[in-house]
Amino acid sequence: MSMTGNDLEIPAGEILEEDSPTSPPFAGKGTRKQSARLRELFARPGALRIVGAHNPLGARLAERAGFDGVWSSGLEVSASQGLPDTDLMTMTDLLAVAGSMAAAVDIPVVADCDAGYGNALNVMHMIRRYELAGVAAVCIEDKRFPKVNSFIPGRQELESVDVFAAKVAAAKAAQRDPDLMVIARTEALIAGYGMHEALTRADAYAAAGADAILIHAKGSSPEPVLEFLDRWDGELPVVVVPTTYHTVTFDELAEAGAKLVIYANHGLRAGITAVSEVFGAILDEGRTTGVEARIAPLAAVFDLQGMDRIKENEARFVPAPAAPHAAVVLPAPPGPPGAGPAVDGRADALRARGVQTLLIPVVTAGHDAEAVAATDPGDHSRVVVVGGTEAPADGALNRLLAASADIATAGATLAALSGPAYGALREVAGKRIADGQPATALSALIADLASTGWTAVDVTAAAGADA
Ligand code: SPV
Ligand code: MG
Repeated sequence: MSMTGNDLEIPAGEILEEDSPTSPPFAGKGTRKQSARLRELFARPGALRIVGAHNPLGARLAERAGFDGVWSSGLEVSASQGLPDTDLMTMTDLLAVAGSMAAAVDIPVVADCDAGYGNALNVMHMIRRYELAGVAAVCIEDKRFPKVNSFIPGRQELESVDVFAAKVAAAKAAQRDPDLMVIARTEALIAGYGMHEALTRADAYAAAGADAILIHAKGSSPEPVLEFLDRWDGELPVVVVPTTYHTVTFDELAEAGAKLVIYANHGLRAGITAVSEVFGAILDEGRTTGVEARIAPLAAVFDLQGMDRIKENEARFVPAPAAPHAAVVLPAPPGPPGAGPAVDGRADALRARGVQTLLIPVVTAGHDAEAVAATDPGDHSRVVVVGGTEAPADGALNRLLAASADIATAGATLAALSGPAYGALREVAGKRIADGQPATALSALIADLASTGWTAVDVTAAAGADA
């Protein structure tokens, strides 16, 4: 019996080392098509181990533990939904889970597709959907649809050899990804049909084009499976599921010729026991202190979620939000009564344009230099300075906020400055005050600042040029 089932001959350790260690989520470079990866694994000497899972978290735990792949187990997925493993879940239900696992890990996902969800036409449809979902291999079993889990006593009806062989042929005819593997599973031993039937069916499914044969058994002894491995003289790799005959070791199975060993449901069962114990202890003890040491810390949860990778990608690709704009509304110059409401009007206009912080210095009216020197707008991207009494026009304000120069002006009483330029403007104002010119107007202060090398633009002139 061949251990590879295809003609790829890849020395151990040469191919998979190319993979970069990727961490979820959104791993990019280094990941390859999982079906090709599974083919490569099958081409290596020795046997492989995969383990059952029913969601991406379980798949990641399998990957981190070091399994070669993930078994998208029909039993696990249906149990996770509180349902029996009797083909109640639809193909799309199970596909969604298998695909989500394939997206979450780099190791290949082998999907348990039960009896193929119907006849050969359903199988063809299924193949197309599963390969598009990134699954590396599908496994279909020769039970009659709807199936019942192999370990449930009672109805275990087999499809006729011809009908199931035709399903296998249909699966192979439907695939577009040449690397996708179709595993044909015979339940002959489960259904009590005996070894001869199992061997005959394996031959028929191999002849129909299967890429591997899964021999399932439900006794506590590995003997029937070991006998099958010994007697079947087909060329395909053989897959085994030592759920009930668990005393046999991986090495013994590999030695006997098994190529792929599936530990089908151990994560599910471990979870049921661990969760039940912890839930009980919480109720018994009235607090969680006693269970803390035996439950995963939150840091482990964040790690499995791929939070580190998310932070890296956020730093790379999500621009930090722009600092808000601030506004300084200078006091109105001495004038007729009613200047106060005009100040409020300016403030309202700025707020309406999304200028987020508004500072209205309380200084003697008309003393622009004093007001500028006294106002610290904090950490803002641009600072709008409004003198006079009029609310700024929308167009002028938009052009000011959009200007990239350090200083943008629109007339004598309206300007927008970058944060650093506004700091320099305050220094200029302080200098004027120190020189005894506290009432210096905004336009004069800006002229002082522009003369020290800050880039300046007059957006009124720019608007005129546009027009
Ligand atoms: C599954 O995990 O759903 C299987 C394997 O098909 S078993 O439950 O052992 O039949
Ligand atoms: Mg199953």
